Amino acid sequence: FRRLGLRGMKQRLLVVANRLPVSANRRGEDHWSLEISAGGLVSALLGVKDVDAKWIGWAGVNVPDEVGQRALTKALAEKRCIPVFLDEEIVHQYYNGYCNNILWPLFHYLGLPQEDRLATTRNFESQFDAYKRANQMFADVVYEHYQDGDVIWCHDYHLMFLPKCLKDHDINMKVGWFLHTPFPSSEIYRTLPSRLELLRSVLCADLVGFHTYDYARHFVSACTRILGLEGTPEGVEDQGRLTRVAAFPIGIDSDRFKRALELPAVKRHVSELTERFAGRKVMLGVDRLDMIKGIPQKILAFEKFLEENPDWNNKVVLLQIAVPTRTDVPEYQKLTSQVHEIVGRINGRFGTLTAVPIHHLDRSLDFHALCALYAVTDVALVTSLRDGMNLVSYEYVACQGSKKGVLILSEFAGAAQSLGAGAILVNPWNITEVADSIRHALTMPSDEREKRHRHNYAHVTTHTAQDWAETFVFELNDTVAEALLRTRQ
Ligand code: ADQ
Repeated sequence: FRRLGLRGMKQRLLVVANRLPVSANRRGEDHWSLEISAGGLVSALLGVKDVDAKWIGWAGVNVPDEVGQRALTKALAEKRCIPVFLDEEIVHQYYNGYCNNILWPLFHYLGLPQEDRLATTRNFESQFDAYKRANQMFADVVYEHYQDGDVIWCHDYHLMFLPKCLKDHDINMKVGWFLHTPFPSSEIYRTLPSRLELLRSVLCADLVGFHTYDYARHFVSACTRILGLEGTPEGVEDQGRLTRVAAFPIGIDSDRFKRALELPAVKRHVSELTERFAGRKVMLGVDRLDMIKGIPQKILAFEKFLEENPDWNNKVVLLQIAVPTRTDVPEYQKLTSQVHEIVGRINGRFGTLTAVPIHHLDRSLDFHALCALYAVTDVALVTSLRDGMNLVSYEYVACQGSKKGVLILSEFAGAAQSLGAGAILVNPWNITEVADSIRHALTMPSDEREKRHRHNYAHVTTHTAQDWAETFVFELNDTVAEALLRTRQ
């Protein structure tokens, strides 16, 4: 945008994501209370210079009546948010079905649950149909608010059909699409029945972004193998038209974490926790309770560590904070009981009358409590089986400025490519290796801890969420400008 000499003017940006960054609660027929979730994406976009951003997405609630819809639209407008209204049936088929039951496990190499596999195959057509209809509903809202020159940034696997809907409407729209999950190897991706349509739609975007170079490479090879298109160093070419494909690793708003550590409320939490766990080393896990996060494997590795290192019994504690998600899905309910059962068994086996080795909480923590936990713990365990990036690892590093704790990180998280030199990398499926890494982390000499931490801290504080968003928007404008020049030559 700056290269186009338009610095000083505000670039209008429409950010389209499945969920708006708000939680909406109805307080009366025409009254809503809204709470903005101050996540990474929100602060990333607030921090982008020269950009005037608006969000388009589903508010996460069913609002069947017009009075409610009008009131919610008005309340959201004050937060620069525009709602897409989805009814229960479409949410069931598009969101719970196609997105969460098919694309999510497939993109994380988990396949589908065995007993559901046939049912999923049978329902596939109707779920994909609902997915396309839902994407069209997002597109309709974009058209209503679009002005010439706007940049449209589509997010994630929920909206892979959106670039096509948008370009079919107006070929001149500047469209970018970014995937927050891994893009799997083409061997996995090609099992998806709707593989052709989704790839063709994503290729309608001008710029396609992934967290890592590997995901970008998998995407390009899927286009080559499935569509027979040529991959170039710049992206994918189809009949003279280039879709740029590149890696844009996300970051966090590290200053927000550093500032939080200075707040009296956070300092209070820190001293309470320090006192509570005095004399013991503390390890931390913070995850959404999802199969991709490898929580049962992590806890089993901790059990193995306790088994093999009896001298550490009662001297180390694991705090596992697991916020429940998709609680109405049977697979997730099963995962919760599985985790509870393993934790109960280990606490029964290694606990005493006054202390247990694992504190497991099934809930979300507020930002201040989370920062305090990140700051006081000696080791963080991030053992995702697959993870697009994993921001918890970044947040932990950002809060460890003084303690310089050790990060144990799965090699299957995108973050392994940026924090790999400072973290202890593990294969989360190998619980012996993870147990050994726990011992290594707990006994690591302070000069090695400092060196590892310095590397990661420098990365986390210089590759921020704001840089990520700014680079993506800049590259999108640049890509469109270059394509325009090419067609004029
Ligand atoms: P997620 O799968 O949600 O994101 P992650 O990147 O770790 O995973 O982000 C989770 C966020 O939720 C963090 O900001 C964390 O602080 C917060 N969180 C998790 N558990 C919590 C708890 N118990 N209490 C409070 N807060 C909690 C998806 C992809 C990732 C990718 C991101 C961003 O799956 O791979 O890194 O998008 O692109």
